[in-house]
Amino acid sequence: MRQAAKKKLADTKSPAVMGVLNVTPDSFSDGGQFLDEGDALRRAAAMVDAGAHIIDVGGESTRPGAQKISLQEELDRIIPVVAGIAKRFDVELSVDSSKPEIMRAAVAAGATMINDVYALRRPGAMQAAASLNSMIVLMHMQGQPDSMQEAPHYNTLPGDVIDFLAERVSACVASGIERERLIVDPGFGFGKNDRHNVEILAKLEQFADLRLPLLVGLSRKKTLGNLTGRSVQDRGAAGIAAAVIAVQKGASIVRTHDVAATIDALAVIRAVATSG
Ligand code: 7PM
Repeated sequence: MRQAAKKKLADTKSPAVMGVLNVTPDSFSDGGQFLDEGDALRRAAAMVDAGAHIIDVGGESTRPGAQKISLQEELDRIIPVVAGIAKRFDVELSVDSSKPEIMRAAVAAGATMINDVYALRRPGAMQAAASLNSMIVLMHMQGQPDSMQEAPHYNTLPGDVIDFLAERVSACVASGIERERLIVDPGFGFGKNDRHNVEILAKLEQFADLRLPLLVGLSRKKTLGNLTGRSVQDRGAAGIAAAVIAVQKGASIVRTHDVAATIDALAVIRAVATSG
């Protein structure tokens, strides 16, 4: 069944929606230690009902400004949720992590995709990914999460980002990872200011040069807030606009917090694309 889901995703002509499932401790229950697995599974169920093709489970260890958590804590947060979703739902399961131990445990628990914001540059990550039979998202990030927004700089956009991704693809292939397992992502907001993000979106069709599926994540990000003056929970419409532009320019996976609205937007795109 996992294999069938993977094939379906690879074969599908229309874009896939990846729903974001942040698995963080519930600060209301016991001061930030207790993780409500049932709540995470309910949020996963709602995204599956809304039509998500992929669920991206993350423990928030590599997010900018996020508190560093131990390997054991990240395992404790992520693995039960991955196992619970794999058992209950026929959905592609992604794990948002840069740590080899998490990648291995998540795939053993049913994850079919590794989403690594470091693009397998952390120690042991490349070897771990090579040894697993999962899809791999290679995302561009300039700098490190805690300082990447201080003074991002590019000579050419999106050329610098495309060159980085091409280098990571080559490194993966040299390590024995099949090209067919790779997905690329410009990494909106990761070492990029608003002007950088907008320029990358405007020229997104250039990523087709990489000849790999393209994933984009703009959902709720600060650039959308700065463009609209909206706070994080009110950026849904801006996120849909960005997702529609991205798909029209060739994106095949949209990572979003707003699964139902994104599914609706893609239905309109599909109708227009297949008309006449
Ligand atoms: C704070 C800042 C919290 C940024 C969360 C974030 C992406 C990702 C994230 C992306 C891929 C968010 C981000 N963004 N993985 N993980 N692509 N592949 O807004 O754009 O969810 S974390």
